[in-house]
Amino acid sequence: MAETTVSHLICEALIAAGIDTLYCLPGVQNDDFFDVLLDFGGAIRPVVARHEQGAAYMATGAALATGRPQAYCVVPGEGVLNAAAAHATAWSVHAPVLALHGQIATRALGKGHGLLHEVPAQGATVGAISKHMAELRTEEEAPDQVADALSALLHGAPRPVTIEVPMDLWSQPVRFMPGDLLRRGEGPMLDRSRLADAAAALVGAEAPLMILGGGAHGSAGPIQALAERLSLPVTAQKQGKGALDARHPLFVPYPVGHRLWTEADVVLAVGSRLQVPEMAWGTEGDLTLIAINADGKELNRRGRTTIPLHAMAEEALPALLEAVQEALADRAPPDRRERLAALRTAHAAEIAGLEPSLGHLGVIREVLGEDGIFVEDLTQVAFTGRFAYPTYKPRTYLCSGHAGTLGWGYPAALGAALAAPGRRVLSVQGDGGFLYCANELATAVKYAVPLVALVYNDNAFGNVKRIQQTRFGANRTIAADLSNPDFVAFAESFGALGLRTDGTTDGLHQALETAFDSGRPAVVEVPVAEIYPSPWPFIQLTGGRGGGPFLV
Ligand SMILES: Cc1ncc(C[n+]2csc(CCOP(=O)(O)OP(=O)(O)O)c2C)c(N)n1
Repeated sequence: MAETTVSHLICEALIAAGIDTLYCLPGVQNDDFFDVLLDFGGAIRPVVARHEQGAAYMATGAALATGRPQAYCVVPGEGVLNAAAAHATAWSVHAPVLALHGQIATRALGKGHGLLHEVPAQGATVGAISKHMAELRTEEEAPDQVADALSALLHGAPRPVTIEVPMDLWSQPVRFMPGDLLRRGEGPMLDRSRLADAAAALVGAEAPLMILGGGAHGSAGPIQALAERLSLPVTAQKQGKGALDARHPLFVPYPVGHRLWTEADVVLAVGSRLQVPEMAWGTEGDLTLIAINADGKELNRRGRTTIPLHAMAEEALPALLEAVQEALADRAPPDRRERLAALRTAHAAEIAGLEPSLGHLGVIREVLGEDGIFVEDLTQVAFTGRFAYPTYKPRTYLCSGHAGTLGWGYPAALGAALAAPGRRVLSVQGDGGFLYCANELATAVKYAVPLVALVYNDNAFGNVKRIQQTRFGANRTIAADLSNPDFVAFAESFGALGLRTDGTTDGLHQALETAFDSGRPAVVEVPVAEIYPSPWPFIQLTGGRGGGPFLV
């Protein structure tokens, strides 16, 4: 039994959760904690960010790239609110992020004195975007509350978990056994009685389809095995990209997936919310929908699922594969590869006008090699990447999910690069998105992270500007033009490498190779005279079997 403080308890909790890095920005309410953290230096490395949103985005990017819990720590009130957009992004993409939030002193809580960084209802605000909220108030209850928080972080559907610690609590003595912080798992229990029905539906299907979401990344092996055993076409929207290698003959890009959805009689969805297919594509006609989701709220949100399997995909898919083997016995399903190849070819012809974005994505694919990580911010080439960037491996295409948080890309990529050393990481953003968090260039330089940022500079919030022009008229643009720094000089002023290239594929290839070869943080600017062709017609697909408008 260790006779220590709440600060030690939190450090031991981080270690128990396998967390070795703390993305953070300190301040007076958390000083006692940071003083103790100093003594855990070998086990937990602080990475100090230049803004709280940077810290929380880094933790999110690191969590998405590794699939393992990551943590950030910020001061209360305004510090927490600065981090909130990133925290909400982690919520959106189901990232296992542990948030350590400071709080004003317990005796002042709820009194409204207006103390430093005091905001009303901090816990309620953050609790609404946390899977679990532990508001520590007494040292006696703290070990139990922390163990509950770890349990939520480590088991079941991943999502941010928050521990809030008032400033007077950090130094309170507390007795706990580090071994007691880890409790037995409390993830969802797979209902095996439904497997036979699911297997029978898949085996009997004439036009099956598998859709992969963010919950599929831990199941690459069973996904491929199931697809091959059933000759099952597989598609993925942005979050599921890479859970099956896009070079696999059974994989099709999402627009082709839309086509297959309209014909399908049985769909297996793995770790996907199915928001777009269910709401925009529709579910009319004869459709058996089998959904595997660890998040009970997302499993059957719109009541369209025929066979809901509330489970981690890692548990459900091997069991389903076994049931399918049994149901199939010696039968071989019809080979669908030839038709899928033809559909992919037709799709490639349909999107051929999206140059230069397609050429750029080809260069990026080549430069990133087998296991490089692509982080999409909100810019045209990145949007195009959702269906035209072939993703080879799980957790190598990172996006902000339904949060769509402009600017998340650079700091998320920084977290990914810190958590995946030795791999090439590229963030792809516009000038607008880059300047949200470009201050974190200082962090990249401080920690010598060889992250490359590719910045498409059209001196505008281009996507907004184009929407304004399309909806209201060519001259009806407002609040969309930007003035920018010289990005090369800007990068260099931080001590990073700055490069500018023309928009040709050769120029881009050379610039990206130079940037990665330098082993330094780098910014590659591509000046854009006219916004690249819109990929949205291939993303905002609707109809096929009823369905409504594409809701953003
Ligand atoms: C937090 C947040 N604020 C605002 C938006 C709205 N928004 C979407 S795209 C965009 C413009 C992006 O501009 P830029 O990063 O320069 O890329 P471009 O569209 O020019 O390629 C804006 C403002 C958003 N998605 N997220």
